[in-house]
Amino acid sequence: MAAVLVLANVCGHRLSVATSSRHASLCKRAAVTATLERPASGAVSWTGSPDDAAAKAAWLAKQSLAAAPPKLDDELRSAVKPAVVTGPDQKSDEAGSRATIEHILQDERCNVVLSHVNADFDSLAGAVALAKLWSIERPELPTHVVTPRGVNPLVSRFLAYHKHLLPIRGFKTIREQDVAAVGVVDTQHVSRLGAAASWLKAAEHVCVVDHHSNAQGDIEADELIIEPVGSATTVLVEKIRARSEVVLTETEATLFALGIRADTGVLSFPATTPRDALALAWLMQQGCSQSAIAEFGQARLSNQQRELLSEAMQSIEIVRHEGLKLGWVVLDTGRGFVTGMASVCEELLQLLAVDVALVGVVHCNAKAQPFLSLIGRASARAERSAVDLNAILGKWQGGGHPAAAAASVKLRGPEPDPAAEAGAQLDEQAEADARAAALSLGALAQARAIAGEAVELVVGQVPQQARATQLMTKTIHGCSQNDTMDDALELMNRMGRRAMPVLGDDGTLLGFLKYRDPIRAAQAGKGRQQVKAWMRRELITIGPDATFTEMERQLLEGDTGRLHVVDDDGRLLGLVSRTDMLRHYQYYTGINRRVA
Ligand SMILES: [Mn+2]
Repeated sequence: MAAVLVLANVCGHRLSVATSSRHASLCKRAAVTATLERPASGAVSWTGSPDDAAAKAAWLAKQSLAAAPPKLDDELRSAVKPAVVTGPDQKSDEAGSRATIEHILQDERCNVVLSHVNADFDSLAGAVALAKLWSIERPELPTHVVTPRGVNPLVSRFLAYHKHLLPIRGFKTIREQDVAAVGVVDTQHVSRLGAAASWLKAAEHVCVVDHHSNAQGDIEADELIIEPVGSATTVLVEKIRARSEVVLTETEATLFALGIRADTGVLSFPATTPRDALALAWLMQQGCSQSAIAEFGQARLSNQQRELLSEAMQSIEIVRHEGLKLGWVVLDTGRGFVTGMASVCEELLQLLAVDVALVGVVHCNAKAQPFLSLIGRASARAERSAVDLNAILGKWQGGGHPAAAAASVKLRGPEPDPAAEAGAQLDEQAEADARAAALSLGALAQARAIAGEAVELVVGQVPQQARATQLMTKTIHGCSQNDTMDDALELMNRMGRRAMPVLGDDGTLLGFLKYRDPIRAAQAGKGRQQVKAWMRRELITIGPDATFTEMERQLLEGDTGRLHVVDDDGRLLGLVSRTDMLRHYQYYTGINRRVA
């Protein structure tokens, strides 16, 4: 017999109504609490037909919502929504209730998959994907997804609409002793799991899935899956794809697509692999919603973020070093933790066209303890120039990727307040005072010093940029100004050159010819004329020590594909061509070798 247990417990301003199997264990706990500890606390235990149950659940929910204060725990709030229930078989007699309680206690055991703190789309999508896999591989126990210490604003917005469609549970709804297996996605560091880190020790099995292949993690895992791909979600989507029995919901396919897109910059970041693109294409075939992706995948700055961005734009300091432009700024939010500062940092990188943006944000917790959030973003160019923000912010126990990393640093705080130490929340005025005291004690200066140190470390990572002598082609085929244009054409054809320098007897650069010049001369019947009558004298020359940045500027602004490298006496030392510049960037394997 399918029976339904409906419970409402409004004591202590908490509400729960057992309505679906997803929330069954939550409600079971409420049942145990109500029955064992407070038998007459307003808990209603009742069995009936599913239809009656639905009606009663709706009624109870409505009554309790009206009675309960507006601030409901998210988990409990979502527990109210579904109306129809199929609960486990239960009997309403005394023996039955006892059996139910036993069953409930045993049934609390579960597997948990964790995202990292302040979860991004990749971490959440990967966690949901691993939970999906475990629902097949480990069907004995339910697998819940937990996002310790919150999610980023983009993910938060997505969850506001989709939380009920995903197996997400609040951290506090799971007891440590109930955790059987723990999955960790998108990090290998204990410090990135917040309070959920303690579950690792309690668990019988720990599985880590990550894509940061050079990370040195400290999570002790029985199963470590690390693949050098652009997103953690890719690794898990491949595993799901290999299991033909798995059918993705539209929400799952959409979330997974958002995960891959987020970490690969929509397949544009240097670390993106064909596997990421194939996984994304497969998710599109599985019916991910492109319109939902358009809606939820795009960062939108909040008013607060925009304010801080404009403040950052005004007070940012620019450091130039070896062709790279670094911008850094320390902001005082004047309030608590501001989420989404990473988006502000990314905007700065784009808007100011800097290669590295370092944003420090000073904020205080409820006990007026000041913290510095240090967020770094680097351009692809900076990453190629050996800038590794992951390594730099590791100095402050932070991390991430070479081009995107963050750290949180505890600053010198106010004198410990006994009330705050005892866990009491300071009132608004006391908090403001303590905060002001902390900042006057130099927390802000300390924050600036730390950010400045990070800038120095970035500067230290950037190697001296290439000089003209390192890049130039030294094998020069030139012609004399006394040669005929026909001779010059013959030489250019033989050497396969589209341009040719004109040299004096001592190697002095006098001018150059483009291929079209001897062609025109021949067409005009003037092939016997001397080169000196035709050669171009507007030369673009650089010294042997010209920096890569300078050469790039000439290439971009000078409307020329070749730079003549000359010594102080005007003698030609070599040529830097477009190919030499491209080779330096190492974009293409095909032009790695020099072709003399
Ligand atoms: Mn990731």
